[in-house]
Parts: sequence; structure tokens; C-alpha cells
Amino acid sequence: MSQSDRDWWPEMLNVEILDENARNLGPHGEAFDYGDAFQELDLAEVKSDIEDVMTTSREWWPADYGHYGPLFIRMAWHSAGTYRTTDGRGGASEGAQRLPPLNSWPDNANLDKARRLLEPVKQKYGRKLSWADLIVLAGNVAIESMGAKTFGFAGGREDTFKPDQAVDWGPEDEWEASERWDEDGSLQGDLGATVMGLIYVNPEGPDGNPDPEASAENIRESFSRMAMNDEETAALIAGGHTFGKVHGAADPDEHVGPEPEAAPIENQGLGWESDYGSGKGKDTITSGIEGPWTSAPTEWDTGYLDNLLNYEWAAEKGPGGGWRWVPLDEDLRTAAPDVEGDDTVTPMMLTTDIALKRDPDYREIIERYQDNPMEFGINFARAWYKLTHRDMGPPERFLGPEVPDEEMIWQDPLPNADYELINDEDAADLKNAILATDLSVQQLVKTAWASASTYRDSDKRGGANGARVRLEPQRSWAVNEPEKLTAALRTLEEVQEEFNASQSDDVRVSLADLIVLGGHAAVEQAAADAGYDVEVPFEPGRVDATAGETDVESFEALRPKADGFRNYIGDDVDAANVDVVEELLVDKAELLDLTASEMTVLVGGLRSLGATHGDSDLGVFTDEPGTLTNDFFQNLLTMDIEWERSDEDDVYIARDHKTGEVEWRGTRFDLVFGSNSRLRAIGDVYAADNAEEKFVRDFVDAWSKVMTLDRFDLE
Ligand code: HEB
Repeated sequence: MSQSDRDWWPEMLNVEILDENARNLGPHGEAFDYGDAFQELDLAEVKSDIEDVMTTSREWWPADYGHYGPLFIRMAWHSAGTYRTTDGRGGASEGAQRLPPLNSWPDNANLDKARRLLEPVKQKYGRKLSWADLIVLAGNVAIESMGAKTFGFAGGREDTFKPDQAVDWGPEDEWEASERWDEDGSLQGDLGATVMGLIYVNPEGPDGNPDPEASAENIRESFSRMAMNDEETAALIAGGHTFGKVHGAADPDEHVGPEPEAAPIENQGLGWESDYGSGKGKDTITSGIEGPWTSAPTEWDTGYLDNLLNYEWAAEKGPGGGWRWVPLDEDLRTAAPDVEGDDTVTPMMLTTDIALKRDPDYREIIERYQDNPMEFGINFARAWYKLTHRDMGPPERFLGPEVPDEEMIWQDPLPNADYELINDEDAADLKNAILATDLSVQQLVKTAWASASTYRDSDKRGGANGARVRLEPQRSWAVNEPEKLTAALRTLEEVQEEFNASQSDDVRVSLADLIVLGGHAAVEQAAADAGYDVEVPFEPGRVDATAGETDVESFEALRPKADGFRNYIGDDVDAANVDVVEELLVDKAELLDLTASEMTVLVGGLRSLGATHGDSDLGVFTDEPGTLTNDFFQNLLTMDIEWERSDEDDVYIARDHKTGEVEWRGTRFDLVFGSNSRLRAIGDVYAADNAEEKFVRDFVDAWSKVMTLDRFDLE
């Protein structure tokens, strides 16, 4: 095997995660619009095709109880269950389960079969139906087919064709290891799952010990990372395990072959081949735990809740060697059918199921669900909808005939504009009015940046639309310098009020638009001061959300712990989990959907504008801050200076080679554009004497891209 650069220099900054933002890596081409293609589908027809697949057992992978529903639900849940609120990454929205590492995670064992069963449906509809949508839809059809209600289905998930290198799946180098806990018992960094290679938690209990109390804590920590509260968590687990069974006819270590990525070529991407018995049907080995939960594993009922709550259970090791819980009561021992329907078997519970009964808060909820099956059904349906749609972003992105009318608070809803939008002339007047206030170029740029840069492409949340920068929690974030921000917003509000009051017709400007317009005005002014006449494209239509439309707690996840673009590092940067702080800049750029070149030109431009946190001189390598020049690159890349680390944490100083005088101060966010070869190569282009105009134009393009990242209302 040949060595990659990263094999030679493992510490190298991973700029490559931005390359997915630069190129369309799939075969569909730039012009392809998946949303349009999806809208051509007859969803009812697709669903009936899935239903046929689901109830037609195939000899190569027979359906337990003649119905693939439970398997499909597990597939859909595992595709969505990787989502974490922390960075919005993971989740069902890209069909990432087809690709490594997820396709080969131990927890996803035999879900390769579930996807292959759906291959005919995929082939029939081709590019009109992404795998990402198909996987979630199959889960919905399964739930409906087995008698439960769903709350809705939205299409619009465009498949990825490359594993997302930006997701940190954890530090362990071994499957099912868990070395990701902080001393206070919380999960490190952005991680959502408690164990490497598992969707959430170890079913047998923490570290494989059948300890239901400790397991409940794990469940709560892990599900809350996916924005699920106790009610939702209990509904999901109880509802999910109302269906199907666990598979562990014999010991996986002795019988199961390699996962898909490690399997031989003739297996064609299938893994986990088992030599135990027939290797399928009743001999199947998946988790290594064995048994169904209920007497009717393909029917929606309260069988799971009844079994769990009405009987006593004891831990034992099953035939596959995994811990399971079996009923003490003789009656229940023969209460479940075997997968071929010609014998009886004993129902079981996982340690994570018993956890719901032992934890007092979960117990109260599941007892209520047992008494109120309607409530159970509704909560399951709503939580399932949230689980599988959580990372799709705002309502505009939800497509198809089964999208519910109700907008969810987790969709960060926006009001409709009930007024006329401003025209170009109004925009020009407003820009002049803003420039006539006492707000500086720096402050205008920082305010617009604070507003727009919360966007994250991972789950399409945040952004300038809604003007939530004026609401809690955003207006109090340290990164936004609350006092200065409040003052700037007050001034902009005055401009807004004056404008709106002066309109005789229905024309109004939203604060969200005005914040962006202020940034544009400042950038244009700064470019003019450098001798360039540019106009930043502006499209009105942003609206102002209310506090009632904003879930404060859930917005807290969008708080940047560091923002290299503003040269800001928060106190709570988890130094132990960051190899080098410049990773945080690249990570933020990745969430902003930027390429390496866009990140570079933006940092250089923002520094020359002086838009740093606290108006510090860090990284402002120019004698005329507030002017849009390429000075940042010229002064960083010149050989007339020499950098050294100062005594101050993470501050570096540049001295003139000849005089020894201190010329500049900067951070690692600045210096990385000189030290990293790829970034230096880009910076070099902008540092050229004859490249200033290109620099200005590219900055304007990248700036306006960031300002419109969340404009799903524009085509
Ligand atoms: Fe579940 C299955 C675990 C949650 C749904 N799971 C299962 C299994 C296990 C588990 C181990 C077995 C696998 C085999 O095959 O072997 N889960 C679990 C855990 C958790 C869960 C640990 C957390 C706590 N689930 C869940 C949810 C859901 C589910 C949430 C949905 C909603 N699962 C499910 C189903 C199944 C399972 C449906 C069955 C499948 C079949 O049958 O195939």
C-alpha cells in the first residue's frame, strides 16, 4: 500500500474536508436538481412498491415472520440516529449509510441486506428517489404496514457519493471501544454515541455490563445529543422495540465474517457472512443477542410495554454470548413465535429496555404510555418524524404530498412576510442611511457576520434569515460582543423604523435584511476606499422571527466555541479534544460550505476590514484597517519578517528582520495561511501586486455566498 501525505505527517491540518464543498463529486452533474426530480414521483406508487418488497420474503435473506418491516425500521433509525445537535453532522439526509465507515459499523450489521432488498425500487425510480429518501421512506412504510401511525414524510434528501470526512466519529481505534468520556461524565466534543461503531449506546449495558441504572444514564446523555427529551426517547425505544427481534443464534466471534469494507470482492459489498447453520433466517447472527420482544413482532400494540412492565426479568447470557433479560414467569417463556412461525420462543429484553423500567423518570412515562396507548402512538409518530427529519433544515426544504401542515419548533420556523419587499432603489437609500450613522465598517461587517455565520450546512440551521441574532441566546454570546452588538442593532432598528414609517404603501424592510444590507454597505465602502467600485448582490426577503419561534436551548448548539474568521477563541474550547486550534477554523469553514479558497479570501478580507473580536489588532496586518486590501497576504507571506511565539497564550509576533521591531501580532488562525502549504499556495495568489482586484472580487463573492447560505426561498 502506498503512503499518503497524512501517513507521513499525521499532524497535517485536514484542509481536504473542504474539497467536498468545492466539487460535485457525484455523477448527476451541476444542473441536476434533486428536489425537482423527487417532485415528479408518484409517492403512493413508490410506497406500494416498497410494501411489496417488504412482504415478499427472499430466499437469499428470508424475512423474519414473513415481513421485513422491523429490519427496515432499524435501517431507517440507524440512518437518522447518527445525527447530533452539537455540530449538526450525521443523520439521514445524505444516504451516508451506503458508505464507509457507517456501512461497516458493527451496529449496522446486516443492514446491507435491508438496502439490497430495496435495490429493485431504487432501480425503478433511479435519480428521482435518492437512497437517503428511500431509506427513511421504507421505515415509514414499515411502520404503517404493521399498524402504527406516522406523522408524515418529506423527501428532498440528496445523496452523497463520498463519505463525509468532516465528521468526527470518535477517538477509539477499535470497534465497540469507548474512550470518549470527560471527567464530569459527559461525552467529549461533538460526539453523539457512547461507543465507537454503535449508533447510541451499548444494548448490553455500559461496557457490556447488564447494569440498567447506568444504562439509563447513557441513554439520556446520548439521546439528548440528538435533541430528544425523556418523553421522546421513551416513545422511540418502546415504539421501535414493539417490532422485530434481536439476532444472536450463536457467537458472532466464531461464525461471522468481515464487515462490507473488509469483505472479498466477490461478496459485492455485502458483509457479515455467517457460517452458522444456514447463516440466515433462524440462524441469523447480528448483534449476538437473541430473541423477540413481544408475541406479535410485526404488529403495533402495547406488547412491549406490557411485557416490560407486567413481568420480572433476569439477566442471562444467550446463545450468542450476549447479555439479555428473560422473564421469570413460566407463562411468558413460550409466548413468542419463532421467525418461521412454527415454534415458540421466549421473549427477551435488552439491558437498555430494562433501563426504561428502572429509571424512575422513564418508568413514569412508559407506565403512562401503557395506560394511554393513543398517547403512546402519537408520541412515537411525532418523535419518529423528528428523528428522521431533524437534519433537513427549514420547512421549504420538505417536499412531497405527505409533509404535515404543522411546522415544528425544531424546524426553526420563520413568519411569512405580510408586506411588500424593498426594491433596488430602496436598498441603495437604506445603504446610504446606514453609512450615515455612526456605525463603523468594522461593526457593520461584524454584525452581518454574526448574523449569517451561525449557518451550518450539516443540518441547514442558523443563518441571517430570521434576525435571530437579536434574540436569546445569540445576542448574549461572547463571540458576538453583546454590548457592541446591541448598540449596533439599536442603530439599525432606528434606520428600519424611520424607513418603514416613511413608506406610504406596504413596503417594509426587515431587520434581517437590514443587517445584511449593512454588511454589504460596509464592504462596498471598504472596496471603494481601496479604489474598487463593486456592488454586492442583494436579494431582499429575509424575515424577522420572534422569540416564540425560537427554541433557545436548541439554538445554543449553534454557538461557535471559536470563530477563526473573527479571530475568536472561547474560554470553553475543549483544548484536550483539539489537536491544533486552526482545525476549528477549517471546521467552521466546512460547516459554512466554503472551499479552501473561499475560506482564505474571507479571512484575509475580514482582517483587512479589521473585523476582529474585540477589535483587537490580532491578524490585522495592515496600516489602513477598514479598507479592502490584500495587505493581510502581502504582509504575512513576505520574507521581511520573522514570526515567534509570544509569552501570551496562542499569540504570535512578527518582527522586522533588520530592525527587530515588532510589526504585527497574530494567532494560529492567521499564521496557518503561511505555514500550511495548501493555504499558502492560495494566499500567494492573493498576495500578488497585480491581484488586488481579483482579491476584492473574490472576497465579495465569498461574502455574498455566506450572506445567502440560508436562502432556501431563492432559486
Ligand atoms: Fe433497537 C433491533 C438496540 C433503540 C428499532 N435494537 C435492535 C437490536 C439491538 C437494538 C441490539 C438487535 C439487532 C439485531 O438484529 O440483532 N435499539 C437498541 C438500542 C437502542 C435502540 C441499544 C437505544 C437504547 N431501536 C431503537 C430505536 C428504534 C429501534 C429508537 C426505533 C424507533 N431496533 C429497532 C427495531 C429492531 C431493533 C425495529 C428490530 C430489527 C429486526 O427485527 O430485524
